[in-house]
Amino acid sequence: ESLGHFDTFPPDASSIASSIKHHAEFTPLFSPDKFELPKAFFATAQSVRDALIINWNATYNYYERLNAKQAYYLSMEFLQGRALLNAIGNLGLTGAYAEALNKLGHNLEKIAAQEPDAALGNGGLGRLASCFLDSLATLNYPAWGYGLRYKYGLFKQRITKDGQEEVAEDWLEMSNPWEIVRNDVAYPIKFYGKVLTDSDGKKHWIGGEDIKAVAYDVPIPGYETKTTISLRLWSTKAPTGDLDLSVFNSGKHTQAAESLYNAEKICFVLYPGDESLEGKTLRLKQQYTLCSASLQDIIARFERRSGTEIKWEEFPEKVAVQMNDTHPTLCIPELMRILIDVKGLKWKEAWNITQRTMAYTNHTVLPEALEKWSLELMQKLLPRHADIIEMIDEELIRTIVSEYGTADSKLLEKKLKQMRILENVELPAAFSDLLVKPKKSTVAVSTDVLGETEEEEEEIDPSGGKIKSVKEFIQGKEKKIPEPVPEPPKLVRMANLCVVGGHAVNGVAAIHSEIVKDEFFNDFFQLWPEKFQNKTNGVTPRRWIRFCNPDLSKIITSWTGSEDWVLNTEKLSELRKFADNEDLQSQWRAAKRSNKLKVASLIKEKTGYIVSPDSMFDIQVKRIHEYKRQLLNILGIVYRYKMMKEMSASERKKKFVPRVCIFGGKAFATYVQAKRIVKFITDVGAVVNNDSDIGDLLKVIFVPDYNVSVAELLIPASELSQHISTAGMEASGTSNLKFAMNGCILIGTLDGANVEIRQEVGEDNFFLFGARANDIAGLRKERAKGKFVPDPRFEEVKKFVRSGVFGSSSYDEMLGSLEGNEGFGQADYFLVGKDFPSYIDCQAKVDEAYKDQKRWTRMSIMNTAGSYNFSSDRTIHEYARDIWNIKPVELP
Ligand code: DL6
Repeated sequence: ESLGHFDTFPPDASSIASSIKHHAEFTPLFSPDKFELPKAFFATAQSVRDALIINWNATYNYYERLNAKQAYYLSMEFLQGRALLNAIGNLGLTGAYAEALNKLGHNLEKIAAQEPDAALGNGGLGRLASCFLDSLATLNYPAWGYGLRYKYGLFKQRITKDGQEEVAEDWLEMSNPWEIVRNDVAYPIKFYGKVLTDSDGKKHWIGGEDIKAVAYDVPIPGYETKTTISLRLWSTKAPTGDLDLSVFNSGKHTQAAESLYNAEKICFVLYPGDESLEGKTLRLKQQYTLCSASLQDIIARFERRSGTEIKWEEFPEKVAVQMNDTHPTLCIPELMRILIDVKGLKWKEAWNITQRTMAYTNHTVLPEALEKWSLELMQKLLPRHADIIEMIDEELIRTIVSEYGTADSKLLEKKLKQMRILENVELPAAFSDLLVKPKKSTVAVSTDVLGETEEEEEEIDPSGGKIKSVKEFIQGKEKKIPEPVPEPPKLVRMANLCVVGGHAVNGVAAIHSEIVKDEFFNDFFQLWPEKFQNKTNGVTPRRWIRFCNPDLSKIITSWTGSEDWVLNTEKLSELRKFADNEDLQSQWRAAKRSNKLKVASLIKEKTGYIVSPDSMFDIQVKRIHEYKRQLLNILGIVYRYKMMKEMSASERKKKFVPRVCIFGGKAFATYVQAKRIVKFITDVGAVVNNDSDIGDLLKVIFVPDYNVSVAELLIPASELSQHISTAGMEASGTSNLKFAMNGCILIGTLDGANVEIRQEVGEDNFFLFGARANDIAGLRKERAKGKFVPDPRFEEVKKFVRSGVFGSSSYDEMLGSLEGNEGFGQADYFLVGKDFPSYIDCQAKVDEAYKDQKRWTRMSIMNTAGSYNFSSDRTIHEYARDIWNIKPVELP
């Protein structure tokens, strides 16, 4: 076995120091004469990478020999954050690296802070994928991640006086020390072209635009194990020789390089704006690149490992593919295409293999987040896949017809409408007689010109478009002719395709999985109940306690007797019995305080505001979205501020505990209401934080550019954290799990994983408020009918905001969404007004509880103790057992 640049392996501090020096000397990326922070970070990371590669090769070779079943996690997002401290922590080399760097005149923490976050993700879905990789490696599961290597990460957020500004995040500017480009692992990817059928009925997808996807591997080390798995990220390039030299030499430089640019732009950014057709096309190209390159790679591995005799029916016994949400749905038609068109299998065999291989995780029930692709675009960009999808749709129609029969045509029509993969697409010819067609129907037509209203026979265009009155044309009377309704667009429903094309569908928290079964996919659940499962999310306790909260970790280790809890989080529950122990309590508080001090200096550095570490740190960090209700939080703060202003100094000191209310999160660039909320929060901060009457009693902070590294600082320092979505709308949440692990008390609705957290930590240790998921639909209806009577405090707070306390901005547009003024759609869809009174009453209970620090510390300990079940290790064991059917493989 190679030792890389180490003299011994595992290396000691001096061996590490010489390896860092070696890399510093030979790295071609920095000047030779300096050994300053950026270069020292790079050399250190490369030295760590050597250690990872040694283990990565050993893992890879062993899996190759063993040919065990492997799982592949396909995701458009991996929110890895920084890698250095995590890697040396998992390798058990933190102390040795710190010592080696000291010898070289550097400090590990400062070196680590040099690393840009790998922000190839948007939020919880991407970070979940990264936690899963850590658990897969740690638990020795043969599994790989596949994603895209975006040139720019999720945008950098700047906060200006106008609110959020987005700036491109050039995370690869200084190059990425962790990745290994595999120039020999590249696959062709095709777009456009056409499909020809030869005389044997075989399909050939020809012509079009060709690019290639090149693999970049990021080694993912497990904790206290040699297993090091791979996150393979695809980067797109033009096929070799695509620079048109003669055009270039003729001076048309841009035109000559067009195909290079066309290929490379596919991997420029995550979620490019998709308002335009170009944007939509680019997104679909991204999704197809991920699916096609990964499947070609998986299939090549299967064939290589099979040797001379390839048994395709055994593919699902060697391969499990998990589709992280619907973005990788094209895996289904792509696997079908490869098996049928390239490997020569029959439809039935290919379908059986595909269904047994694929599984799908649903991460949202928000209708707007459900992907639907234009069939027309699909037919253009991926003509063969569009064919295959149409055939899958046809098979599904057959299944639905045989399940529900044709006797009750209304029922059949309803089922077809809800379950078909294609939306607004007529039934294929073979089925066109099944449903009664709406040929003639009677409609009332207003005939104002004639001053009479008559009932006429109208012929309804079955395409759903124009309404013509025959009589009207004959008589030539002027009548109001309804505007022609445009044809609804033909769409491909990706979620339906996932449910049909895979063998398992899972939600990500118990309540979410119930909603998936009972409401969202209820028709499918009735048809195939065995497909539906729950896999409550989890987070890795390595990154999210052990490494980000070393002070608390030491305490847990000393009170549970060992560091076993890092791998066996059940041990955390042992803390329960010491929850009232005064020694533990004072150590616990000291750890929290030291984490708060770090955050206080972060806040000063990023915002200029000075906050007291003796205040309660109350944090809400997550994507900015109306359903997550940052607006409820900030209006609650405004109400608190208003009350404070109305009281005498002594009254307010008595009533309120000092709080630092911290927000963080990014609003999608085109999400106007979310951006208004960001601006409002900073406007409130600007007033409250400078109000000398209030002083330390209330501070409102918006931490700019929230990302994984910022979360690693904020979460350990948090005392109260807010998970206050409209019930039924947050699939799970994952930061709630991290906050609970770090001894933070949650205020929240009964939504997502909050429900299970509350059960585990105990009702007394969770601040619950708000409407329940079952009541939401009824409440919305009531609201729409104007039956909602707002609490006077809610009206007061809006009036206060409108009075101009927070600046000249009227906030009418932002508040309008709560009131359903003209142009603002349904009034308060997210029920901020409805939940406002119970939220502020609950916040009053929080103040009372915090005044009793013994009680508060007990609650905090009970949260850490009760979070034992929310390790991603538990979640991954469940996926491995119930969906992928894979077993751990320990390296010899
Ligand atoms: O499952 C991970 C994560 C959940 O914890 C969040 O509740 C959920 O919002 C998120 N889903 C997405 C998908 N799109 N949307 N919205 O990010 O997944």
